[in-house]
Amino acid sequence: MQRAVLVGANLGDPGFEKSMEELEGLAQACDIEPVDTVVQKLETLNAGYYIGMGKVKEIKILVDMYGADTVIFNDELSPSQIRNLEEALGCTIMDRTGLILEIFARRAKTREAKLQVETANLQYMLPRLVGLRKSLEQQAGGVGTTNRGAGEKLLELNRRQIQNRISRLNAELDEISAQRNTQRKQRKKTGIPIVSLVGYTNAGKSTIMNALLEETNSEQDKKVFEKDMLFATLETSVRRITLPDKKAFLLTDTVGFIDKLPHNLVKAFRSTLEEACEADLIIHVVDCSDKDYRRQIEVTERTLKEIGVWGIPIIYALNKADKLDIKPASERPDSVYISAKYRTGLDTLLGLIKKRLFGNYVRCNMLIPYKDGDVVSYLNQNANIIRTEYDGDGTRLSLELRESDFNRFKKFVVSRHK
Ligand SMILES: Nc1nc2c(ncn2[C@@H]2O[C@H](COP(=O)(O)OP(=O)(O)OP(=O)(O)O)[C@@H](O)[C@H]2O)c(=O)[nH]1
Ligand SMILES: [Mg+2]
Repeated sequence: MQRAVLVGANLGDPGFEKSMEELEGLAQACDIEPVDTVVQKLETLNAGYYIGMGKVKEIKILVDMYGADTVIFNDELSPSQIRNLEEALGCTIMDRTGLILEIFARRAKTREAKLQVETANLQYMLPRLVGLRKSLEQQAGGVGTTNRGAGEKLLELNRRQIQNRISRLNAELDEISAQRNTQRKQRKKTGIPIVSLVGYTNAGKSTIMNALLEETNSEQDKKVFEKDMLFATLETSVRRITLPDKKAFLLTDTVGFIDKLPHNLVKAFRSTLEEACEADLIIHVVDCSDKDYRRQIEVTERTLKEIGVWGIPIIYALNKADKLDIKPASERPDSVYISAKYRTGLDTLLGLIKKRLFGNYVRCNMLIPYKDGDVVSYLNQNANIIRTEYDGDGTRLSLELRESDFNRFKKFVVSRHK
């Protein structure tokens, strides 16, 4: 296992300590063991070494003492800082961005995720190739990480070739994105509303997806992966949730957000993240037991804005409520305390979803001639049938259905409830 010393420069940002804890979580998610943490309070960053030269020497002692092979900085370093630090410390230097890219590289499973990660990686590596070339020469046969492996391959290419590769990857991604768009349009056409789970990484989005599948007895065999780990989910999954009264919606689970999510990744993952832009309703999942949850809400809202989510109604699912002794009254109207793990509050959450999605349901009575039996079976599948009677003229239904279906079958309507 790789062993790493973590380094942060405290410039007085109130979220600093939390982001150092997060860096530890990121290292672990990457199978790197953090052996020690070094923090320096600074007014301004050092252009050459990021931190002060005295601190660099201190870190060198720690690296030797622990036999660490990596030093991880809680920020994005410039190419020349990486080069200088590698020279001074004689080991692998990673920054926060590189670490996040490394996690994504290890987790990516689908073709799309892999292409997205490779694109982001190449864009990140391109300006850093000089330093990389040098450091690889220094430590031939050194500790390989996925990124470093990719780096070695890159060294055989020149700048122009890398840029060409980025263009080719982007073209392939555009193609996949177009397919995704078509799928999305088809989904839209069915008229089934789409609900997207979004939120900070590890907030419990995937656990909520599974809990709602269980609660409503929908697609039980299609549970998604949930784990106490940053970026457990990288892919988008869509599941159909059918409520007892036959109303249905599609629920999507996707990649989580984090503070300082590398810009290249946001760009590369845009099409995955765009699922959220098309939703009829967003469930913003918050880990309310985390003392830092306000900042996480801000980060999530900022990221949503960045990917162009605008004007979609939001419900706040304040998750992990089981870990709270007192639940403060929420400042937000559309919010609900839940515990996805212990399955509490899910009823209320479903109630809020229903109110938002199906507020425009219509109650009416219909008379459907026997020759139009297919309409009856469609409605049995897609509407909430309250009463069915058969008489000489056809099937008489008293039912509740989507406005779009009401308009579609208007000719069968006998009366509409106000
Ligand atoms: N105590 C408690 N733990 C929970 C609750 N919901 C989820 N968890 C735990 O939190 C961890 C993360 O859950 P996930 O559902 O994987 O979180 P996620 O938001 O999908 O995370 P990423 O996919 O990594 O962005 C898991 O260990 C869950 O068991 C809850 O209500 N209470
Ligand atoms: Mg997940």
